Amino acid sequence: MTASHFVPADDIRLAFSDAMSRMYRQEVPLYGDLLDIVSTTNEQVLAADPALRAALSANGELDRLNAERHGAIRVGTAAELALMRRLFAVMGMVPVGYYDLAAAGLPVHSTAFRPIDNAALSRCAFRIFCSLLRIDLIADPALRDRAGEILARRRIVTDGALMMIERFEADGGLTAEDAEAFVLEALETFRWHGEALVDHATYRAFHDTHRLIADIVCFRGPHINHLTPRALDIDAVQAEMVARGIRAKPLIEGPPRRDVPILLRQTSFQALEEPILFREGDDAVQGAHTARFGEIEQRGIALTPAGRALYDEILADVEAARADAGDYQARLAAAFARFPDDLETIRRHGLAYFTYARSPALGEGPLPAGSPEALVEAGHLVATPITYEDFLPISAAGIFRSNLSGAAESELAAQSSQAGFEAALGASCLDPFGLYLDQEQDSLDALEKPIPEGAG
Ligand code: OOG
Ligand code: NI
Repeated sequence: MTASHFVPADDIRLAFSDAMSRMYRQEVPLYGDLLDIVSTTNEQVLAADPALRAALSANGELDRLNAERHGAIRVGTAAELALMRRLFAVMGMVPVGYYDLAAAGLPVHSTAFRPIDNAALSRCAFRIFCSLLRIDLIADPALRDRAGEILARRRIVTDGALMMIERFEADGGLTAEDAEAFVLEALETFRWHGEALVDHATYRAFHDTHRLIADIVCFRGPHINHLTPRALDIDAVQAEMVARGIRAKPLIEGPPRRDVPILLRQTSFQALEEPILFREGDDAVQGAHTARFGEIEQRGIALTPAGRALYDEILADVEAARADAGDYQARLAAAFARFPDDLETIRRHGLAYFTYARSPALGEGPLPAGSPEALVEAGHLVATPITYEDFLPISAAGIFRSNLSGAAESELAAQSSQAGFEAALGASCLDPFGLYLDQEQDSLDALEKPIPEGAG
């Protein structure tokens, strides 16, 4: 078997994300409504902004504009997490970033499985935010043991999916037929099950400890809990959700609306209460569980550690204002006045990542010597902002929390444990800052090379 027989990982990811989208729209019809709002709003934004349309078109981004950018799952054990790493590797998705959510009172820590190179991201940017239960944070020893037993018994991937993962690992790729089988089988892991693994009393016990624990432990597998399309104007989508009577999260997570969008803004509609059958011996009783929602995201420029430190500092200043959603957006906007809002200042202060290319004005001529900054100022280089492709722990905690309505917000005094997470994962999480820096550096390195003949 030669590599040319194999389907590119990007194509498998594309097929999988489309299949996941179809499944989720069927399972959660309100999510279909959200997609409609997003595509209508995106059309309006593009109609009003021909330059944006041209830019997206030039990047090949118009075709999949309304396609999902991410989804999220929660797994229960180290073995499950490692299995997810192997499953997502088939689709060219690797773990990037470590997010400690215990600090926000959530008994999980997380990574994002995502493609890392630009070509792959523009072909299909789909990624999965994946959280692992920190079983050690279940304080009651009996309940902790019970969780361990339940989780040890379940199998979250089908035999067919496992076979395809093993084939991929052995051969280095999947044929078209195998890739198709893989997508169908992999989808099963993320399907909703209206029947719990446990009786109602057990569910209640986990639920009363933390809703998130009940969601992770009591079901057959890590059902997809939301999908997230890309909104070109998140404020407009939020307003439209409210206008249609959809229970939108009261505030948009992340930075405020700005001329130069930074990092990531996110909002969601709140999770729905859904009927569940609980086993009681030979009988079943009807109950309910709240888990699944819809989210939207709008992405901006990736910040350097210095930019991120400033962002975190400003966010911490307004943290106390969060309780009042009405006031919060105004306070947030005021606080962010400290963060420069034009690309040039942001670049000069080293707050964000850029790629650099020769200015068309240079023609075929050699690139004069000088720092990238000096060359941009002299008009010899053009700087293009790099988009942030990762997540934000405080925002993620806000998204989690709004979908665990009623959950007590007690602090969890747990050590951040990236090493423990990585041991469970069986791999290390790539450093997002390193990826952006590499991208910036690669663009600079490419400038040094002689221009190939006939190019330009
Ligand atoms: C994950 C919540 C975090 C995001 O976009 O930040 C998240 C979850 O609810 O499982 O998806
Ligand atoms: Ni999300």
